[in-house]
This record gives sequence, C-alpha cells and structure tokens, in this order.
Amino acid sequence: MKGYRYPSISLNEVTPEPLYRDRRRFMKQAAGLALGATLLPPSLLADTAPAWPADSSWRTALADAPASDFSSRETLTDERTITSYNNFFEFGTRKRDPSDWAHQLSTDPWSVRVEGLVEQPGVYDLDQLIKSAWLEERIYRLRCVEAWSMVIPWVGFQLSHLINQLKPLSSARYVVFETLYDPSQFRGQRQQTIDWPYREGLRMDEAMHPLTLMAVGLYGKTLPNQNGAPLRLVVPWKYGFKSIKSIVTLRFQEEQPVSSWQALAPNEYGFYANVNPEVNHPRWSQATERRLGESGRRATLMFNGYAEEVAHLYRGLDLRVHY
Ligand SMILES: Nc1nc2c(c(=O)[nH]1)N[C@H]1C(S)=C(S)[C@@H](COP(=O)(O)O)O[C@H]1N2
Ligand SMILES: [Mo]
Repeated sequence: MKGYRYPSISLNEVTPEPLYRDRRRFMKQAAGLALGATLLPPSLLADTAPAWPADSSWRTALADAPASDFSSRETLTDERTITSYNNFFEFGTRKRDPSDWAHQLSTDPWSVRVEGLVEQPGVYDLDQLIKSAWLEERIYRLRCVEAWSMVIPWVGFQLSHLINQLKPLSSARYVVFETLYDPSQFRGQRQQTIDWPYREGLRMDEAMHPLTLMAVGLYGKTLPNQNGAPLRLVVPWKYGFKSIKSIVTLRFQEEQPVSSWQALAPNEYGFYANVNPEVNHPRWSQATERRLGESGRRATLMFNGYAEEVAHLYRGLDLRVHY
C-alpha cells in the first residue's frame, strides 16, 4: 500500500505471549510475501485472516441505511457547515484547513490493524470489517469542548457489532484507537502540534454501549475526508475530541490508555471527557454552547442530552475528579 505506514508500537507490550507468537509468525509471512509474492500462496496468510469473507456492499448500501430509533429530531446542521467547519489537526489547526487539504488523503484501500487482548487479531481490509446489514442513519448532537455544537446525520454502525465479531478476551478492559500517521498525506503531522498519531480510548462498557457509533457516511453519502474518512468513532455524550477520525488501529488492553489531549494538557482534558455543564474548562465555561447556524447560545445538557442512556455507566464516579 503506497505511502501507508502504521504507528510503531511494541507488540509484546500489549499482547499476551501466545498471541504475540502468532503475530510474529504472521509478520514473517507478510515479510515473506513482500519479498517473493509469487512464491507464497495467499492461503499461507489465511492463518490470522478473519474467518469471514470480504463484502464491499456497504459502500453502496450506506445511501439507503435505515433511520435509527436513537436519532435526535432536532434541526440538522447544514451539510456545508458540517463539512467546512472542522477540527482535524492532521490537516492543520484552523477550521478551514481540513476541507482545504482533505483531497491530499487517500482512503481506498484502507486497512485497520486489530491487536492486543483479542481472539481475532489481524490486519483487516475495510470490506472485511464492515457489514452492510449493520448500517443505520443516526442523527446525533456533537458538542465540541470548545463550546460549539452541531446536529449531524451520520451513517454508521454500532461499534459493539464489530467488537463482538473480533471477540476481545475477558481481560480486555479498554479499547484504544489510533489515527493514520502519514505526514505525506496529513500536512499537519509535519508539525508537532500533537504527539502523533492521534490516540483515543474508551472503557469496554462505553465502547459496547449501543449509542457508540463507527461512522462511514454523512448525509447519506460516503464520509468526506475532512470528517474522518473512511472510518471514525462517534461518541455523542462525550466532547467531540473523543470521536477520533481516520482510524487504522484498534487495540484491546487492560490498562487505561492516555489519550492525545490528555497527554498534551492533563489539567484541561481528562480520559472520560463526558459533556458536563457543571465542570468548566479551566479557561472557559462549559455551561452553554453555540449551535452552529443559530444566533445566541443554548444551555449545555448533562452528557450532551444522553444522560438517560449513559448516566448509569458512571455511577459512583466523581465526575469532577474524573472529568
Ligand atoms: N484524528 C483526529 N480526530 C479528531 C480530531 C483531530 O484533530 N484529529 N478532532 C476532534 C475534535 S476536537 C472534534 S470537535 C471532532 C470534529 O469532528 P467533525 O469535524 O467531523 O465535526 O473530531 C475529533 N476527532
Ligand atoms: Mo472538539
């Protein structure tokens, strides 16, 4: 895959011994394949390949994805705003940078590395990861930590469907996500604004919650690059920065990970990042927000209005400490 590179991580750090040995065998085979593609039959690679076939039908099915009961009935933010007012530091730090530079990212082919405490590790093509039957249209509020918000008609699937298929081990307590690292396509990565790659994580029960979505589309069309194509997380009750874009790695692990924003400013951004009007950002209030396309401000809702669905996940946790 041209210009494509995975973030380097030490596999034995996060992988139990038997899986680690499997992985080494897989990597040897992959290396062998690269050296002499004609000598090795593809079946030798089937070893760690998924036990299900590739199916590209999701690519066309997303246009007719059925509406979800979880959808908000609020007025949608217009498509132009959703696709031209973005945070995607890989393209630059200004709101217009992602739409201005998104054409420099190539998302086909795309693969996702699944690793760590999981029964089905491997490098998966998107067509092996996504099932068209899973697709739904989900209209969610998005609340950025910068105190603006939008209402976005995503097309995607519940992350729980994918996780069930990958079968994490019972010792897995967190899922870590990483964005592609490739400064040749992501001009913003030529600057050290963030310790690339962008990294995020969820507790396993958060990842398995039915509201947690993997988006592949927007407004009934393929996800635009500036919105995190081809695959991005959407966690509607958390600040927008948890919803990591252009994902290439899914890692199951026991320890709570440190996300990119947490690493950058631990006094400003926590691991949980639940939308909470009562816990202010050290530099501004979180009590209200500016809904793009509206004048004036609205009250910010606890868990971004999804308290009924998710408050139970945090019972007993002091949300002023675990912000
Ligand atoms: N990889 C990556 N993911 C990211 C970001 C980023 O800079 N890089 N920005 C986050 C922030 S701060 C927000 S508010 C949302 C914005 O998503 P949108 O541009 O699709 O509205 O993406 C999040 N995901
Ligand atoms: Mo954000």
